[in-house]
Amino acid sequence: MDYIKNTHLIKSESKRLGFDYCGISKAEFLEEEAPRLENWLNNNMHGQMSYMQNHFDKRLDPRLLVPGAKSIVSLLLNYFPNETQKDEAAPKISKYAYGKDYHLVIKEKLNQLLEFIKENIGDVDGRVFVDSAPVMDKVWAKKSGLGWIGKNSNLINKNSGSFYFIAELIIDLELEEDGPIKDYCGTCTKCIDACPTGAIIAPYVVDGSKCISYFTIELKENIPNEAKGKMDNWAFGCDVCQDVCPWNSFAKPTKEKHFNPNSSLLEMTKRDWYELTEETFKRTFKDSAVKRTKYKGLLRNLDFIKPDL
Ligand code: B12
Ligand code: SF4
Ligand code: SF4
Repeated sequence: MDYIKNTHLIKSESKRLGFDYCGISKAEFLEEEAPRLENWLNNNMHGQMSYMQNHFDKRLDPRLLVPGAKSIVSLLLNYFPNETQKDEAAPKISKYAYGKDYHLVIKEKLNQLLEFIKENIGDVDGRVFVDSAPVMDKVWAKKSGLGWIGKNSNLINKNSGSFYFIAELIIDLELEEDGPIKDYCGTCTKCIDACPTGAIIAPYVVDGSKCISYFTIELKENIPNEAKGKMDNWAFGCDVCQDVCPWNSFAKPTKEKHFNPNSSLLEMTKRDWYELTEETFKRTFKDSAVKRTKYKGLLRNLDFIKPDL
């Protein structure tokens, strides 16, 4: 059967390109997610992330993004670092931003995978995505059997936890589907109990507008005063609900050399952070996702979390 052979070909090429996991699901309307997304938006849990309000229909149906789409090829790439920031009192940066910006690293691999498919399988139409369009990355990865969505709302892989980026190809080629796996959160509530701002308002539901990641990366205005004293020293992103998750005790360091931590970032002391100049910012975060906040945004965050002297 061609579709089984093609599935094997794609999965083995994804491994060769460095992806850690690859799974397949059928391109279809996300019936179960539609009311959940609607509820999330109606309750303003997107805060000022207005892009989340756009393309509601496309977000729920990949066939509206890629006409004739038949399959979603979901891919995971591990970013768990082998080292963390040295100074424990230094403002914290989320682990996903320690190395080179993942959008750049992953896009290149995705394009190579799509090229491979076109060269080896035939005239296949499709698009590549990594956190870049109205696509529900976690839901497709779940449907593709790569993990379950935990109570902290992240996708968790049973063998190696949640410190993974998710990407996908949406293509008009029929492939062999992988089924979803079960939820292994059980009675655990560690992430809900540990969230510094109470952003996990119910199991599986994160109010984005209360999340430290939103305050420090997405929010363009001042961080609201209600968050004062609750930021747990995070200057960019937040890893608390993943750090406490028992499944992340299985995390292994990334094999992707571009995600190796930027050593000058790890070395920065508390004092270095508070004395950061624009020039050092530009040098240190040249290819990093931290650049997203721009110098001004990072200073806003640092100023907000600065302990009273
Ligand atoms: C918007 C967004 C954010 C927002 C909102 C977070 C959120 N949970 O939506 C903010 C800025 C806060 C954020 C933060 C982070 N993000 Co973000 N984010 C996204 C983005 C762009 C869209 C997510 C989305 O669709 N949200 C919409 C809501 C409705 O979806 P949801 O929260 O998953 O909600 C689902 C559940 O609530 C569930 N549900 C609702 N009710 C119920 C009831 C029951 C009973 C059940 C079972 C389920 C259920 O259904 C909803 C829809 O599926 C994706 C990229 C993408 N295009 O998918 C990345 C993405 C989710 N983010 C990612 C990451 C890494 C993070 C951070 C870890 C970064 C950091 N360290 O700071 C944090 C984690 C915070 C957290 N606990 O979620 C990764 C996650 C990788 C993974 N392993 O899961 C993604 C997939 C990017 C990527 N391509 O790698 N993010
Ligand atoms: S990333 Fe931090 S603030 Fe956001 S839900 Fe997780 S623990 Fe809470
Ligand atoms: S901390 Fe516990 S409840 Fe939260 S995602 Fe991990 S296993 Fe699930």
